[in-house]
Amino acid sequence: GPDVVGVGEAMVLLQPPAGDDLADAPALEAHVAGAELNACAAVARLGLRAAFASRVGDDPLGARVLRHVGALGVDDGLVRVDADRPTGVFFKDVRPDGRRRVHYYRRGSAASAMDESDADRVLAARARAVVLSGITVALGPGPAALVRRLAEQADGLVVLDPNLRPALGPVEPVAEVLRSLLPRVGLLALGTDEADALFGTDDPEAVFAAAREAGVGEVLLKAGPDGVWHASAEGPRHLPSAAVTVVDPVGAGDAMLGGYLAGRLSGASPAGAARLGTALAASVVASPGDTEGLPDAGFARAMLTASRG
Ligand code: KDG
Repeated sequence: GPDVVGVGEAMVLLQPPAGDDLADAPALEAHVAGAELNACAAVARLGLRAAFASRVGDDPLGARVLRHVGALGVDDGLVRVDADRPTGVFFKDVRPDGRRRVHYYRRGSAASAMDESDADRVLAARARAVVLSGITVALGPGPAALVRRLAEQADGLVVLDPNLRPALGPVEPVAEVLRSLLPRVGLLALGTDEADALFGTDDPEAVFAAAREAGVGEVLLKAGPDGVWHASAEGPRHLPSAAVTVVDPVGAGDAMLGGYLAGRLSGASPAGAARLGTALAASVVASPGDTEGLPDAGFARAMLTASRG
């Protein structure tokens, strides 16, 4: 079986070239994006076996997603094609102040019709780790039930990234579901804003203590440009960001998670795995798109070896 299975929705992303406005750009660039797929892409680039589980529509955009999954070196054998529903799409707009806004066209999409039954083929794959996220919980009751079943029944490491997305609706109900899953979570990778929503604090000591009390095995606390906190014998330890150029910060957290997870599955310590995640995140933010900046396979594998040293 694969080392890692990521479960979630991947969509076609359309965005204007840098400097153009979504309201009047004459042409849009097409990418494929999805948080859980991005994490799988990082894992695969590091030389581990990753598979993506989802649903797409029986349409050209679904074909585009499937091709992209394959091109990332991620196994698409757990993606089901739904003849009745379309592939989700979203648009990204860069505002004049540099802030990014997403506009989702994913309601009623093939992936948002996932349900508990999708867990069968994921569980049968017997991966060493399954990557789940709050985005899937926010897609609706069916996807939320899928996440719950996988968290409860997966044999391997349960990895959870809350990925709270206000554009998908109120975050508190999603946070409540995620809190109820924490006793089953072996690795919780969360942003400081998400720590606030889940635990009411973003202080690293307090976050690590609250997560441990809730039954979480291991925590990775992502602070964006302020780096990351990982576990050590003396408590949470900080590692600064390695980003030099920031072209597009989206995807950094997913690369961080993918790198950290691949490191841990390959025998790296939390510190070594966090160094690997930090390096991948820095390369992803230097390019547009969510995964275009990942280092090539040879370099990535050398980074993985170094993370164990
Ligand atoms: O982490 C990046 C993702 O947020 C982006 O690729 C889109 O998965 C996505 C989502 O649902 O927002």
